Amino acid sequence: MTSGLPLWPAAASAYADRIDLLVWTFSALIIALAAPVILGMMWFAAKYHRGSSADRRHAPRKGFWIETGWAVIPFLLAMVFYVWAARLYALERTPPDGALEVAVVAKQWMWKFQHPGGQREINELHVPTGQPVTLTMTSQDVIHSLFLPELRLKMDVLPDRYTTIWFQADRPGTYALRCTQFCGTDHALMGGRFIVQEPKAYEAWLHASAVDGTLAQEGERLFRRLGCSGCHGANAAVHAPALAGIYGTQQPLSDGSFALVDDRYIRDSILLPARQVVAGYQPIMPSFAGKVSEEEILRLIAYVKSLPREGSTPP
Ligand code: HEC
Ligand SMILES: [Cu+2]
Repeated sequence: MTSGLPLWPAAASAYADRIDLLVWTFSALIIALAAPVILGMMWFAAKYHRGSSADRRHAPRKGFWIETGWAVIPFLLAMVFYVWAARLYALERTPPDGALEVAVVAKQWMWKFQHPGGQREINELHVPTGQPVTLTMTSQDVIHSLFLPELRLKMDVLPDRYTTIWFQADRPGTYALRCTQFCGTDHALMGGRFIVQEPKAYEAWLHASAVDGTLAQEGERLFRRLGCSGCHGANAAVHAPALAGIYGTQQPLSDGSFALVDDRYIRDSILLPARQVVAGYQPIMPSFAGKVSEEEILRLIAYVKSLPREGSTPP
């Protein structure tokens, strides 16, 4: 596009191409279904307008095939799109294993990102090409929504909850990053740059950014500073569960049910410890609500995730 006003954003991933194909084909279907109706309407209006000399005798009252046809054919066509779109949706909802996990915290009015290696950025997100990336997102105030137009991806970012998206960007470039949920005065300014780089350039960027240790190492420091290790550490006098290797397992709870240990479970354990008590333990863990920020919780989660399963060799 030569003018400064792009009508259609560039596509930075194979997924974006697939979404575009779906949207264009669906638009074609809508035109194909609407055109006969509109053209037929115009033709009938011209032919049978009041006072026209058209022959109105023996008008047919029933047409089985045409009536069945206009119900069944559009239905089948629409179902094709249902299956097509549902498959794309399912693909977007299932992140592959081994993706690069970036922690995202939204607040009025900025986007904060932290890479697994500890690199932090604000209103800018660097990612490598050819590698799946997952964003684990939360908000520290109101509802925001992250929109990456060149990836055709958008997801709400909510307080007290984690939402995720994943993508694999294929084409290097500098693209847009926006908030699309009206979130207060400076909502329109809440955005920045989404930078897709070749793996080598991304590595160079990672090395050039100052870090205080990886996300998990920062989490480990917090784990000590907040006193978590005083109860959960190996030599603690308190009876508290060991956290090594719990991520991804089903924890038996004191009410007899089980809970999957994921990001949300660990977050709830820290903020609402009395809600889900591990079977065989007393609910003595204090709530850390108001004492840890959203970013710190994400670091603590990264630390718990990084702990090797008991019996396995540490990385
Ligand atoms: C006073 C001791 C104490 C402190 C301090 C403490 N915990 Fe706990 N924690 C416990 C006990 C006891 C349980 C098991 C009972 C329960 O689920 O509430 C537990 C449960 C948990 C669980 C669930 C474990 C599982 O096996 O499902 C997680 C995760 C957790 N704590 C993380 C933390 C983090 C992170 C901190 C620091 C921010 C922390 N704890 C501080 C005592 C403590
Ligand atoms: Cu916002």
